[in-house]
Amino acid sequence: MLYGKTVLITGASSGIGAACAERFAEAGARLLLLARRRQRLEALSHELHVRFGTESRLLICDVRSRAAIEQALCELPPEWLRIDILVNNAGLARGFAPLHEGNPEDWEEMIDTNLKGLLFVTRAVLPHMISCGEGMVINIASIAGREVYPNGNVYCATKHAVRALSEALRIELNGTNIRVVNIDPGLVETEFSLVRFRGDTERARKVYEGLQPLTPYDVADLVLFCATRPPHVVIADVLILPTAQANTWLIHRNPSPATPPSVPAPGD
Ligand code: NDP
Ligand code: 8X3
Repeated sequence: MLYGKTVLITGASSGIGAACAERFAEAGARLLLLARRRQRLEALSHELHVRFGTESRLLICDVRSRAAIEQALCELPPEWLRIDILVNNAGLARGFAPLHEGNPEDWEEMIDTNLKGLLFVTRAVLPHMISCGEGMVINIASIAGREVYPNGNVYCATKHAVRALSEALRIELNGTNIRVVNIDPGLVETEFSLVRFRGDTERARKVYEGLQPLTPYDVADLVLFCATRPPHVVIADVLILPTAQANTWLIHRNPSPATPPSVPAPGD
């Protein structure tokens, strides 16, 4: 389906990005896998090679560094620079506090990663696509780019900005044959909440408690569907939610099973 196509996926070491890598590998694409965690990417690349014969190159870099991105792309053999599909997925949330109690360092990390990182990668890749006369940019934004929820202030702002950039690109690239896709997932169970709550597993678990969240593969299937439409079709803007989620605040959760009353053990 995608044989001979080159796909660059940012944030490929975990969650949605890793699932996208798997789906694109299965579809025959060759992959540029970008993230900071080398070991994760090496393991993924090896697994995809064994399972699907996938050819991949690793871009071990931080999207917050424009120089690092340019350097990583510069080091690629020229044939790898003909990138057909860019999946801008790297991103994170940090913290969950009202703005007046927020940590400015968390804000900077979110803005630098979700917004500036996406800009830097897109800026580096797009000129090659334009010179080839075709390509696709798939931005993984969020339902948080359509709505704002309490304590989500800066994360929501970054995702609103991604939505704005998807629209801007679609306008500016009109007539170039480059398609721009904006995908807004709701709750997806990945390392996202663990990162947001800095390793607090109990708090992260509660985000998905009592509902069946999306899996990263649910999103990856949608990404692949968008990527495999015929050249005259663009799936411009999609919201994908778990069935139990109506919006950012209306989420149907099943009550957790009652804790059984403790019965004294015989002999106690
Ligand atoms: P994960 O935490 O599982 O994955 C995040 C990925 O982003 C990792 O591969 C991580 O790699 C990468 N990343 C983070 N910071 C950087 C950086 N500075 N430079 C390079 N790579 C970076 O979360 P998800 O898979 O859930 O998140 C993927 C995207 O989906 C994000 O943009 C998120 O905002 C969005 N999203 C997630 C939802 C959810 O409920 N999970 C819902 C809606 C949108 P590494 O640490 O190795 O660099
Ligand atoms: C992640 C989904 O609702 O936690 O973008 O912001 S949410």
